[in-house]
Amino acid sequence: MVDPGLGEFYRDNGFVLVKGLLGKEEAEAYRAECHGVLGRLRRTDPTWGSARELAGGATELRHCHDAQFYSAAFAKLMVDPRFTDVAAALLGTGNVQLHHTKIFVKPAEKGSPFPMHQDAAHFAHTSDAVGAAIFHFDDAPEEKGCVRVMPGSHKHGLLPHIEEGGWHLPLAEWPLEAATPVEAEAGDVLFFSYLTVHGSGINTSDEARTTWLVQFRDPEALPVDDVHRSRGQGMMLRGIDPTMRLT
Ligand SMILES: O=C(O)CCC(=O)C(=O)O
Repeated sequence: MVDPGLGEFYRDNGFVLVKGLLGKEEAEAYRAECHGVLGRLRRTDPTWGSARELAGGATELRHCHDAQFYSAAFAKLMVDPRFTDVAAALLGTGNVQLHHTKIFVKPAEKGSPFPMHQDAAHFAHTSDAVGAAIFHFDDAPEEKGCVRVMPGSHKHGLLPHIEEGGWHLPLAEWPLEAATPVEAEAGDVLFFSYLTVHGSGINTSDEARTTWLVQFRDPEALPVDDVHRSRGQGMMLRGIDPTMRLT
């Protein structure tokens, strides 16, 4: 049974941090799994063009989309009821469908920031029953570039974004510093709506920040445009897909 207080907080604020969803040893094992996947992957840096402007210079980010295709550990975690039950409660439906996943590692001392944005600007849907869960596999204090959110911003709908440099909100109007830092510990999972304005700072610490993001939706929330496809998109993580659509 998911604490009803989580749903209430999420509905009011557009995000909720679930403490200790994973145990410390599990988080440590997933941390190693992430670094293992990235070690086997040919390196590409997904840092947004606008992040360079924000950081005032070059920073680095390592990532892997759809990690469940490279390590079964992630396939297992994606359907873990500790995660899917919370996702279902926050969506307000029994059904949770996969949109995509991504590992992000912000390297020590120079880990790239993310300018403020709404995920809805990247893949709009017909309803707002779309969310993300960021699994923290090591501690993410502010100096490691933890995620920052604008509480309540999910209530204002989709805001106009700038396409150049990665679909972000205007940097001067939406400074990272104005957002609330959500410091997390290894094992904590941050859930937020795809309408919640969020971003994250530079990792200036001496340790990498290691996370795995699962973007999920109610299967009845349909993509407005065919702008984002990922391997495994549409897989059911909990419940059923009542629409029975093929893509
Ligand atoms: O992991 C982070 O710091 C933020 C990631 C993010 O905002 C995104 O992928 O949309």
